[in-house]
Amino acid sequence: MFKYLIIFLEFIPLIVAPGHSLIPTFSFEAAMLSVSEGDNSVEVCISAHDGNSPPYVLNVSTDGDAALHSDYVVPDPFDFTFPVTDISVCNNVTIVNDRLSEKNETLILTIPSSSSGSYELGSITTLTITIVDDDVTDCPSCKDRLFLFVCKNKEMRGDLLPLPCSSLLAENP
Ligand SMILES: [Ca+2]
Ligand SMILES: [Ca+2]
Repeated sequence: MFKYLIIFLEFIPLIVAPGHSLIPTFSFEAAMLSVSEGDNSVEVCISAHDGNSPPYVLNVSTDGDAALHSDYVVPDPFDFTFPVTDISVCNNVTIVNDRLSEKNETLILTIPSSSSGSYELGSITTLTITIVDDDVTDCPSCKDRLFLFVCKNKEMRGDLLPLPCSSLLAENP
């Protein structure tokens, strides 16, 4: 009896294998990440589970109110290549560190679904990266700059300059 069981088990792969290739499932490793503007980059990882017909290339899409090149840089297309499955593939998102005081911005990455059904989506298909501004608002200086701008405009238009403008323009020709 035991011998027949062994023989049966030996044949299971042959019975199951044809036309039943396992398709992999792809998922981000986190749904949310936060990065300071001064951190230069943040690592994004996608993990693949199961699947027996690699390679796979996932073209991750970008969205959100952060802007490519002025707030972050990723390759175009932003591909994650899986030479084998059952691994994690990580890519860097470069963060642009400007000197502007601005609100925090978000970059939303999405794993596309497979049009041919060659893979499935896992539990986390969207990753939101919050880019935290690291520039403090220097209000007194901002006010001065705004006032100087108004004065320079008045000067260009040939308007009569109020006294504070005269001294400000003399200091900032
Ligand atoms: Ca900055
Ligand atoms: Ca900034």
